[in-house]
Amino acid sequence: MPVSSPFSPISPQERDISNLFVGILIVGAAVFVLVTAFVVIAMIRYRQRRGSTEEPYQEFGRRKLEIAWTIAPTVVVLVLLGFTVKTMAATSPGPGDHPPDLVITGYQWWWGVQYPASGAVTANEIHLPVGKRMLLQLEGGDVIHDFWVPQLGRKMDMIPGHTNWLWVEPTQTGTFLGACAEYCGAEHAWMRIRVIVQPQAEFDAWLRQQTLAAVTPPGGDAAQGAMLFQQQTCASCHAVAGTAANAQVGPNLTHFGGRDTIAAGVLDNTPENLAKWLKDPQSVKPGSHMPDLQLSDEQIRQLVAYLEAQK
Ligand code: HEC
Ligand SMILES: [Cu+2]
Repeated sequence: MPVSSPFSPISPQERDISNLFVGILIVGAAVFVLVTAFVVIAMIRYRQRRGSTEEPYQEFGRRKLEIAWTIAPTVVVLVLLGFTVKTMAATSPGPGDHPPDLVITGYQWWWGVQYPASGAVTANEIHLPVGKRMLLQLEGGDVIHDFWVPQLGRKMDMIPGHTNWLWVEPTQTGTFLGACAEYCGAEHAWMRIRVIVQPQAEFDAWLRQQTLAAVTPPGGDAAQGAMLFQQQTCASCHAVAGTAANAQVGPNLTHFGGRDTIAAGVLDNTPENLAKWLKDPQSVKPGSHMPDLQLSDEQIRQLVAYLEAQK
């Protein structure tokens, strides 16, 4: 199981964020200890003595002390502000005139992923080359979502009609998990994203594969499945490159068989799980915008054979 803690950063941007968080935590802890100590000392030293009827010693207005406890917190807050502003500048510079390497769009409840330079389109899983700075363009497709991969960088809102940008620079290969971080409706919790960081050559090969059209199956269940896909309503919501299906309501399925998970992480991508999804998406992900299409077991078998073959 891949971890997804902001305390194991895999990018210089996230290291800055992580350091800032730990720094503020330490300063906050020191302030807490100091204030608690002063309160305890005051309670003990200035308490009413046993047997005494006199009111404990009272003191009003000591200018030096008051100046000190006004200036000290101001200095602490200003120092923290300085570090925060510095981290903000380092972790979210604007795009400049750099074209986006990826365009990611949040939908209820999945992620559309495009690589504009190559024309590749995929969903829910993004591949990145290791050691390279990539510019993500983030869009909201319906309501506000928020792109967050804790080990990679800061959270960034995806707002309909307002483009946001995020630089990411993974320095380590592996699979890293993220999630939508802005409540966006019923299945918000199942809007997960996977980031697969690969060596450059592996990434290039993957990207090349993504630009190819779907394979036309020669016969058998998969060929039946290909026909069903066009006849059933699948084609009115999904796109499969190289076929008549080019709708954008649901994820692009051209290379669905090459993905690790189904429906933004709700199931691992196995033939059994895909059959479960097609049999009744509403029991797997209640409220999802893919309806129960009342498919027969045979139709499901054929569609599974077709879709899993699209690597
Ligand atoms: C009304 C539109 C609609 C129809 C019709 C539809 N789907 Fe979907 N489908 C979606 C949406 C939306 C999602 C994303 C659901 C989610 O993750 O919340 C989806 C998800 C999927 C996924 C998972 C994709 C991924 O990247 O994980 C598969 C596979 C799939 N659909 C196959 C089919 C097949 C096969 C048919 C036809 C039998 C079909 N769909 C019909 C809208 C539709
Ligand atoms: Cu969301």
